[in-house]
Amino acid sequence: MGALAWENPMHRLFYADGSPYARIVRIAVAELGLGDRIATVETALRDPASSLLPHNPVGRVPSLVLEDGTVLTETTLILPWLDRVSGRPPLLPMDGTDGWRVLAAYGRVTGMLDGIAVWNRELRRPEHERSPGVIALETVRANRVADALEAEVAGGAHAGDGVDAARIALACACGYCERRHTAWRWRDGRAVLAAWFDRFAARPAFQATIPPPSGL
Ligand SMILES: N[C@@H](CCC(=O)N[C@@H](CS)C(=O)NCC(=O)O)C(=O)O
Repeated sequence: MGALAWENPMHRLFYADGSPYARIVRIAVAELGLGDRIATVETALRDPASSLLPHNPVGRVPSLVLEDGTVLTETTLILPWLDRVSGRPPLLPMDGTDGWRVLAAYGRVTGMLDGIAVWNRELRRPEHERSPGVIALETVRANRVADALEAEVAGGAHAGDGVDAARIALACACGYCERRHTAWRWRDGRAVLAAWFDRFAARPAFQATIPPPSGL
């Protein structure tokens, strides 16, 4: 990720180091070669003093504050903007057979990640406030999608060294479970997916954005 260069007007990407959604965008910025045009700003979440709130009342990361003050929030809306300004082959193509394939894979992975985020939020509550029903539902969902992904990767999906938004999102979802949601032993019974993740994890942009452990 490029160094902060405040002497030049530029766009600002607000992120938290533990956020898998923000990590998707941070990796996309690096993979698209936009690091020198987008400064990254670490911010606090769920904090009334957060530096993000004056820009974005939603208070979630990733949030991309453009030079003109426009604020883009939601990973899936920020990625097409990055693709558009980069001038490189898009990470989230919006047309063509390959494009639909990436969109389909991206949606599946972000659906899994959304469920994991709900599950993780339950685990962050005091034990007596947790919902066993929600945890059970999200556990089943995560395992179901991960089993489908294991079969897809075994069947040749996500092969090769290329990068796209679906692959980045998948790696960030697995990477989140490695460090911040270890309650789920996602590797068990999924040797092919685990090997895919280990290969993808060698990418410099992935290594540069490893989240701190959460203890969960
Ligand atoms: N749907 C959003 C989800 C983003 C999200 O949930 N971010 C979390 C961090 S992982 C957040 O900012 N949470 C702070 C809050 O909920 O107040 C996206 O795709 O960008």
